[in-house]
Amino acid sequence: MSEKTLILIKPDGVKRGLVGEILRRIEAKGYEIVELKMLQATDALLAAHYAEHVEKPFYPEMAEYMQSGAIVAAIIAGTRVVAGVRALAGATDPTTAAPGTIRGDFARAWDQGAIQNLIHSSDSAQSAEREIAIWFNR
Ligand code: FUP
Repeated sequence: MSEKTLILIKPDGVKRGLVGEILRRIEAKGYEIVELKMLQATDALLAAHYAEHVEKPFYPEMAEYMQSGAIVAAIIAGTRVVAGVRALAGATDPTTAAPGTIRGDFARAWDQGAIQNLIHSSDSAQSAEREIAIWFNR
């Protein structure tokens, strides 16, 4: 069984028409999309997903951003896919994310609101298992 990771294309990615481009980069790298869906994030899904951030001061703005439109959730598979998709996504801060990465090429900072950085991807195989259970009702 190859490794799996969970990605979320955040509402800015969907609104800006970047779903195809983001999935294209993941597929072009050679990883496999094994499940894919579009949904609206509920309070409960987000609180479970961001359990480590729920009490942080930036959480309310982040929750508002994550619920500002539809998101696309996908399970991606391949050897070392967790690290590989993190590398494709780039650094959390879109201003300094390296050009060539998804965030570096397509995201930037704005004066107001949450950090808008287009994509989430799991940070470990263990996180992936936990997050897949949340978003794909396992
Ligand atoms: P990442 O793994 O790159 O998604 O980053 P983190 O898990 O550290 O953060 C998750 C999300 O919280 C980020 F996408 C942006 C948001 N965040 C803030 O809005 N402010 C912060 O200070 C840290 C994170």
